[in-house]
Amino acid sequence: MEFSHKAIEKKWQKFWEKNNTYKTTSNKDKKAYILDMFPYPSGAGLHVGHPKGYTATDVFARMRRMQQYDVLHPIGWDAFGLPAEQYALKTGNDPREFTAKNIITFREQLKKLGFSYDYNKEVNTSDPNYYKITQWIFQQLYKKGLAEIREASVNWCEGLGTVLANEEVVSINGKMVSDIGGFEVVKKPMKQWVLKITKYADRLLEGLDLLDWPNSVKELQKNWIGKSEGAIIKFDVKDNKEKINVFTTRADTIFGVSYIVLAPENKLTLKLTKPENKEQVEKYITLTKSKTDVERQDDSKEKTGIFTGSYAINPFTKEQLPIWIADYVLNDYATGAVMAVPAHDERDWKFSLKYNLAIKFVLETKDESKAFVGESNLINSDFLNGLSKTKAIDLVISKLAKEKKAERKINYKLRDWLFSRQRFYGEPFPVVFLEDGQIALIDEKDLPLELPKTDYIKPSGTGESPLANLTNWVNIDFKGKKAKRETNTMPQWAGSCWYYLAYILTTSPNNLVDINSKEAMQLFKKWLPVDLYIGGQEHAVLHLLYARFWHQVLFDLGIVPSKEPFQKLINQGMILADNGEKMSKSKGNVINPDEIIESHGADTLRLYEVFMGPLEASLPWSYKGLDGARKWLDRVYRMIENIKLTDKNNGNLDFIYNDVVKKTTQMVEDCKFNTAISQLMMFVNSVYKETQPIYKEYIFNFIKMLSVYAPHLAEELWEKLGNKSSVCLEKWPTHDESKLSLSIVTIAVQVNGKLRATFEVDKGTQKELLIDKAKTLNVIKEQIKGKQILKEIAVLDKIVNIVIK
Ligand code: ANZ
Repeated sequence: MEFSHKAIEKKWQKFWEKNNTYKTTSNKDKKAYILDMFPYPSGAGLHVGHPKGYTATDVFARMRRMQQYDVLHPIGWDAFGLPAEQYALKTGNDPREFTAKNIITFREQLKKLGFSYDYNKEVNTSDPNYYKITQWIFQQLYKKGLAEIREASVNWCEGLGTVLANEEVVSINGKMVSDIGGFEVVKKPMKQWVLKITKYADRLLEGLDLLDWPNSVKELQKNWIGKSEGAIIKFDVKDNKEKINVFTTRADTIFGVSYIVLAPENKLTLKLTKPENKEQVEKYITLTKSKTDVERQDDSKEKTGIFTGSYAINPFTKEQLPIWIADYVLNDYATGAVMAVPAHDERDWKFSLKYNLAIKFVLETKDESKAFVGESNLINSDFLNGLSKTKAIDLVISKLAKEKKAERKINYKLRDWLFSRQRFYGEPFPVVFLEDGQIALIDEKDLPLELPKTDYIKPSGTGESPLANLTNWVNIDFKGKKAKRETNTMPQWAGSCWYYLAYILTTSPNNLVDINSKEAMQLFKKWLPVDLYIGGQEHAVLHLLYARFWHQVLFDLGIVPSKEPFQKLINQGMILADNGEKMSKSKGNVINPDEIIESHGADTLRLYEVFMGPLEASLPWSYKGLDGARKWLDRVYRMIENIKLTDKNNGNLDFIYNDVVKKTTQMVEDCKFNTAISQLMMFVNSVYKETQPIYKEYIFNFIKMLSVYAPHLAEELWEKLGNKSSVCLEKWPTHDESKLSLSIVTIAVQVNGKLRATFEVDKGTQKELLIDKAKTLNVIKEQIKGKQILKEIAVLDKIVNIVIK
């Protein structure tokens, strides 16, 4: 028999809502903060990829709730975003209405999946009450000297009329284009807000050691921060008073330098370019502007460059070194200039071969037909000959330092965070610009600075955001002085930098406790850090690094009590199309969860998504697998429909039951849901094999464990068995170790009270079987041969006694 998912799912969703079943409690001594990466409420709604991570956190949260923890398991909306802005620009409609509509769809879809979110804690980054705090945090960053306006080279996209972040730019056929829309992108200098995340580079590195995160994500963060220890060496220029500072991690190779390379955009480039080379150099600079950093550093691409006509001088050999420009040197890394050592650097090697520049080996190697990039003793290097890398580096730096021509330097790949977007639909900056060029913060009591209500959202055409069109909003009187508002808004990352704090502060949707209050501190002490955070690998770097940065700043300000925000992190794998391809709208292979809920039910979808394989693995969608999940739920339903229960434990299922409780609990604890579910399946198989009535407590506890995956069905079965309360708030079962310690027991066999033999059997073996087995033993056979048996007595798990005449 099958159950009707349509009937039971609605029924229990209503029940949970009415009874506030998933309300966040705060009266226990243990807490669990279980967090999903919150969605951007796009127009497309949820796809089947979302429920995978969301089911995982839900299962975990449900177990913790039943284990009597206070559980915080919230959801909200990362609601500012480019699609809403583009929709507004295209249709003239307010992005706020568009977003509000999408949120309703998303919320409904989540509710249909039976997630145990406390919807009372819902947050929305685009709500003024929310971004009031985003603005407040920005002001703290500013006051701490961590936010400033800088001229920065940005990715300017004429087509979208905005500046894009690097991650919003892709490279197609060697040209930078916008990820959304595919419009051309070029580098352009602009005044922008920048957050000085680089000041926290070391802290962000050190903090990683405290975290229970996948190593791959820690590595990605480390590489992104890219700490590199080296030196800056100053090179004189022939017939010119300019000096070139290069950053090198290999000062030991200074005798092998054969030329110098400047990044094309380096301020020295034009100063050092000879008139006869000017035209070519300028052309090359323009060409560089349309290339992404990734492409410039791509080692598989042929290296290109132009000679400036000038020469630098090697500080030791006094040799003349031609000065080139090449796009493989990046301007915003270190000094934007390198000393090229072709014999010991792959890129310099390729460049030298192409442009016929000198190659001089200064490290011992057997094979001089290719660059040697390892470590070995120095050769051809005067006073360094025979030294190791470290010794040679020390010596070179100290010698040059005496003449003020070198200093030790640590560099980071991490860039300061470009924090301005030329968009309407983001958080306005809580600052004003006074006529004398001063920046003033808007008074805290005047926050939030709201986005103006307008039906005129149009490109400004100047590169500024559409807000620049709204002159009444922009030009204001600020404390008696003429002032202008900032027309840039914050990037979408801003809201997601602290949303996990916002949930804690939220008392009802969009009502938040003041972040800078005693009450907030109490709440943070209760809930931080997040105990389990599940989300996609695509956020391994930016979101997780930005949020950690803000958190560390808030920690330094005494606003939050924990050093790090997210203690344990798991990246869920993707759900791919059935042929293994990525699901995408353009390929038309996206599966809509609403349809699956309709055909198979939410419980089936939930069960399938966490049963299909390890949480971290990316696996193809399979309707067969989905059907299988449904079949098993039907099997469970039939089992309970036909079950005969007893209050007396006959011990038959002791071992399997306790073994399953023990293992499945540990597996949920480790987020190994697929194997945890297999355990429950084994238990069901054993119940089906039993001929005796089943011990009621075992079945009740099975339904509790089932409820984390299939909450609707579990509630229904719980009710069927006569219970009134919600199974979701029942106590999670614990196992009895003594029932597991001995699964094999030794049976003593006595004949007329005298011990004659022993044998081993599975614990719980029936008495009749014990007697039969005893009588097959040779010693016993001898004893009873030809004798009359008066009595046969067996004690479960212990003894067989045979009385003969
Ligand atoms: C000489 C040298 C000799 C180098 C050698 C390497 C090997 P990381 O670890 O990434 O910091 N470099 C410096 N600034 C650069 C820039 N703006 N764009 C591209 N490359 C740059 O690497 C530092 C090394 O990368 C530096 O050490 C420099 O090349 C290059 F056998 O200097 B080396």
